[in-house]
Amino acid sequence: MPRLLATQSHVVHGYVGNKAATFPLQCLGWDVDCCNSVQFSNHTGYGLDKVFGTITRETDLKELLSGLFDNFSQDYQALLSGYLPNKNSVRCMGTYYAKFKEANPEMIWLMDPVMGDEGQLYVSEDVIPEYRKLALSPKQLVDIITPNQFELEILYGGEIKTKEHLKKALKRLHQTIPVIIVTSCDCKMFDDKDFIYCVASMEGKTPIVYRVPFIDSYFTGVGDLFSALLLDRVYKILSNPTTTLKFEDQVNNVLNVIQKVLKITRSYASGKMKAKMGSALEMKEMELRLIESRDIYETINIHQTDYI
Ligand code: PXL
Repeated sequence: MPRLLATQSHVVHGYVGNKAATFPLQCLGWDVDCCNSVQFSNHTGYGLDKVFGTITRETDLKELLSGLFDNFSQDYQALLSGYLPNKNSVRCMGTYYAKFKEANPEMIWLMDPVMGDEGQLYVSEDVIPEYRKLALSPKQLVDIITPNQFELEILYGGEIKTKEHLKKALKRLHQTIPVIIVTSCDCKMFDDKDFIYCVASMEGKTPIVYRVPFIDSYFTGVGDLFSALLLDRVYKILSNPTTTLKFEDQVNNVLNVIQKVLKITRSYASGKMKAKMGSALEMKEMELRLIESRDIYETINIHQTDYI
């Protein structure tokens, strides 16, 4: 059974961060070890006055990660990192994950560089240089990265307004990272606002564009579910040189599973279909229905794809 170490949020109620990643990965046969970057009552979309709990202090995070490194440096096949609240936590995760990779270069690290969306940062600005250092490290630490367009612009250090800009940014990041999935690209670039555009790029291959039907509602934890499922699918390719699995199908498959989870989630929501951020009642209704989705984490279906 493959084993993975995941460092991201824990929420007591609901499904974001490690709570969104763990059960689907377990259903897919992973042994999941969770290191929690925060422990909150619920996600922040409920409204900041409705979030209780603590950020894991740097000394505590360091204690946990160094202890895990001492005891289990050869025991993980994969590393996952997601939401980390500040510069110190990003740096601490980065330091220990780099040590894990050095001790066992076969380990696959998926880094979701959670910083913000649509021009707005939702972590403190000082995390930016930390993520840039990890993403652009000449030691090639990260194997898979899952930025949205805004996060890609930050890592690349320039605006992305055209497909040409996008290709340049991908090329720059491929100098250090083999697999890049841009989870949502500006629809103006692809000319249709009824879809979300996801671009998947594997070093040395033509990037693939996926058109994913847009579901107009506010869900949280979708990115965390996406990175978990993607890590499982890409691990199956990268860890097996003789595999017949295709990268484009594996990403497609993950996008399909996510769509199904969102539809299942919405089918359980009573009342309003379109939840708004900051409304605790509506947020509660839209928590991902991960248990109800337990049978679909492995399904295969194909979205329309294109090349850029
Ligand atoms: O990636 C979603 C997420 C993770 N962690 C915390 C959050 C959210 C989304 O709101 O609040 C603490």
